[in-house]
Amino acid sequence: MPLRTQSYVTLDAAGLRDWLAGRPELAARLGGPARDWCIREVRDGNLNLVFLIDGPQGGLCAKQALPHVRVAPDWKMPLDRALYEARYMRAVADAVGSAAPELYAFDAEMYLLVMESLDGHAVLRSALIDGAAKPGFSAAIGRYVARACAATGWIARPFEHGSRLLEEFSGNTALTRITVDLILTDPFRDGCPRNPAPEPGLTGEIAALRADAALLREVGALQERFLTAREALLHGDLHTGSIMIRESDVRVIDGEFATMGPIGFDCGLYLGNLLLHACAAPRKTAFLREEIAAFQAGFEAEFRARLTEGGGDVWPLLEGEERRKAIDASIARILRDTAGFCGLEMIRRTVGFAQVADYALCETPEARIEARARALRLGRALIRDHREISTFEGFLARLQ
Ligand code: SR1
Ligand code: MG
Repeated sequence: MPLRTQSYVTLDAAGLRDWLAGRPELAARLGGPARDWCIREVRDGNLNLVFLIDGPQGGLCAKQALPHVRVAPDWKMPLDRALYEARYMRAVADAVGSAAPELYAFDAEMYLLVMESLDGHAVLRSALIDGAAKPGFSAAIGRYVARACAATGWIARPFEHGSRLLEEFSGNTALTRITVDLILTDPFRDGCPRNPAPEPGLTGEIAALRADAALLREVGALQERFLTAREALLHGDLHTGSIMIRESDVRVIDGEFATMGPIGFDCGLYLGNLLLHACAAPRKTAFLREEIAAFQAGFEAEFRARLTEGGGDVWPLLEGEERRKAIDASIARILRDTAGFCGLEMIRRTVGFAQVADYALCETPEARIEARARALRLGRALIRDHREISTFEGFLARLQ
């Protein structure tokens, strides 16, 4: 049943056609008369309505927030996540350039974004599952995170910029609440109704991780990092479903979870999803290790370059060797966080509310249980040891 407020109405194809027809600058991108536009709803993602529109001149993508979680209509959700996604796209657009789709319009009353269509692209998670992802895509994602985070952090920009971002994104509490619950807490709670019933062969592994007091202390440390370390503006949900690829063209989408937070959160979520894929398809482990290395190399090179340039109110007095040491320390801290959040993502995608399709690659139930158990063991080790993992070699060593 569509919801109607004073001006908001959830759109169907006909409603979207009328809405677009009333916006000449968008209609011109499609070309032709409105009746000739082909409008398809893409039933993907957990939260929103997404449409792809094709006209004689070109295509558009429209994304509208629903007043509930798309895949769980009883779970009510404020509409303003669309506003935060629009703000995120604008905040990082100059820094990331063509690594994100261009935002053409945002209607604050309809909670509707209209952006560049990526119709020829595939969702990275699906491309991985289908074996269609060409190697090397992770370097672009590493560069994306470095550019977005450097441009919204404190070292390369005056503090007034970061202060404004803190203000603009501090209200994104509904989606931050999802992260706090679904990633950082629920998977470790017995009897949490949002967690699906575990596969019988996994109950021992799950009970062990929930009873591991040392592990829960480290989860607590990561909760504190996530909520108190305001290092840069995060994408906030950088899994392989938030990335589109077409050959070597890589685009990051879906920044609605944006919040100021620890940079290792974005890195950890991405790497966690590569590792989940490796757990589900062990024969692809070497390829995925290469991708992990490519992500880290892309991230580090770009982050070093941005932080060496400087321009912010943190480290303006550090030059040469002193600046290099400060950058090294910053990268080491990001790696510690990366390891911890990577472990959390692996665990929540295996036992929590939002699981991943990658496990469908397992050919038998036994193989699937073994894959999930592998992800839980690796996730647990990464969380437990994250504070000791300050080099990339140390991170890779945990993946044996
Ligand atoms: C209720 S939303 C569940 C998950 O989908 C999103 O993509 C985020 O990953 C969130 O945790
Ligand atoms: Mg999403």
